[in-house]
Amino acid sequence: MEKSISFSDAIEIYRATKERPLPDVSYENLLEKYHPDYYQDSCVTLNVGVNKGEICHAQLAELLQADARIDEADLAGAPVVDTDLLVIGGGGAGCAAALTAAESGISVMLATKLRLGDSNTIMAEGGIQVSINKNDTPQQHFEDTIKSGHRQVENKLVAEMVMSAPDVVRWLIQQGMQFDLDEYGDLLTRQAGGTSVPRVAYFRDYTGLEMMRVLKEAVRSSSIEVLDYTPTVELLTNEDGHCTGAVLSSLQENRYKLVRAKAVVIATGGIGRLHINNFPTSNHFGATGDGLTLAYRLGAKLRDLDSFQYHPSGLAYPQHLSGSLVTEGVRSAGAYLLNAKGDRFIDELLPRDKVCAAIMRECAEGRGIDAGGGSKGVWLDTPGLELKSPGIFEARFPKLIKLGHKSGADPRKKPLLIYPTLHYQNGGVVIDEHGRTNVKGLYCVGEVSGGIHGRNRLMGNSLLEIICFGRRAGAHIAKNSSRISHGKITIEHLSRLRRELTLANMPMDKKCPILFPDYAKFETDSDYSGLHKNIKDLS
Ligand code: MEZ
Repeated sequence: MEKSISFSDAIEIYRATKERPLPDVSYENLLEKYHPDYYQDSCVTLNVGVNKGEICHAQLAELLQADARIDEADLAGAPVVDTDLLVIGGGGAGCAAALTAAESGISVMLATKLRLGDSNTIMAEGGIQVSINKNDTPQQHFEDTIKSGHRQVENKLVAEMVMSAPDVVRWLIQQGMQFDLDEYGDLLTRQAGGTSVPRVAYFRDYTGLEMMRVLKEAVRSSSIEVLDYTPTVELLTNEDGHCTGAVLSSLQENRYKLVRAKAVVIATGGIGRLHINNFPTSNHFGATGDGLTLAYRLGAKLRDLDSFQYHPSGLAYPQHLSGSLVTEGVRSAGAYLLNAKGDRFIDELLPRDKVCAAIMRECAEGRGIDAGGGSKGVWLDTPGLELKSPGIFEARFPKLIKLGHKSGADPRKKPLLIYPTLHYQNGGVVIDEHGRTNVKGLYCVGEVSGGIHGRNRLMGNSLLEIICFGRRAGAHIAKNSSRISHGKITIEHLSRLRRELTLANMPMDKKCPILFPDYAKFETDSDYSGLHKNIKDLS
């Protein structure tokens, strides 16, 4: 195995050029040999729960098969409040569900671990898929999605998503969201890797942030009661195992609060902060897979627990910014990927899993660039793109220029060293077209759910999916709310969990949901018993 080429030697070899042909490249066993989903020994078989006997990434299995953070004694004296709908998670999916339900007149409470809007929604830069161009159809959008997902998708969900896209974008515009437009006022689109036509509508490289801006404003000016800094530590059930609410932990009041609800929507997002397979991540600080653990304990079926998306262009240098996202929009605009020898090695607009595997192959076979401190990568030829399309960074990628400032280099003048970053959880909780799980009263929407993207997601389908299914869940709950009464609230499911863990000889030392990454530091640890309990157990 060759060693990598040093950063200084590689930058000597690098030349920005407008056009560079793609040499013949081999795709044989590319995924099987290099994609992290295929790493030997990274998965285990689950020993407890409804997915018992199925494979799961070992780091996720540790969460799903962990003990709960609380027991009956913790809840003594905790206040109980009632609402029609409790939404857990303050990103795009949670806000869309909450807004739609509240507009129909039911009472809605939204609890979020950090602040409203702290989510992976704001991390999605490149845009939202919507088939509006003349050369495009929802059918083509459907085909692209299932092909990219290796056909391991739930067709009905994908059909629902692609058909809803124009309406989703219209709704977002009505909320005040801005998009980049052409001279006739039509939405501009860029092409996602793995798709047949340009279909991704965008607002510069701030699309998710802009989406979240308007959703936050809408939520704050609605009747929705928002509880910031209030992670959910457990769900509540009645005697039939239906979900009837949740146990919230107020970080500001240092106490538990029980919420009795007719329906609960989990919209807690992804799992990047677990750093699956030791990868850096593009995810926000709270992406610790809480929703998966909570839903699984109640008996919700999960799927594709061994499949994750590694976004090809995470920043690899400087080290303190490692994993930060450089939007796929840059490759879509024509930027090449170059190895240390200055050669292209893959069609930059193939699906993400293939591009990621190709980058890892360059690095494994000695054509990567060594940035020191154990990090390697390949060039994203941003100066070449600026040469081809002068002014494009200022007009389309202002966030990237900012990231360049933080990293001490202007991307218009110096290529960026990039390497795959853990970006998305492909699988999740099995849902139907209303976001319902197999547990009565429990809905899941957004990244926590599975089946829409199969084993590989397309750029822009996430921002679409969160609004599509968030709204569908909110509408379904509102429609049925008057027929449902508040149920008994218990944590009896935890006795079943503990019995199962004991019978399966599983360790009981880890407490989940973990809520924060294990490197999180809190000045108020000693004041906050729920969190303190977990940190003590980890040390
Ligand atoms: O959907 C995404 O993951 C997205 C928009 C990311 C990006 O590269 O910008």
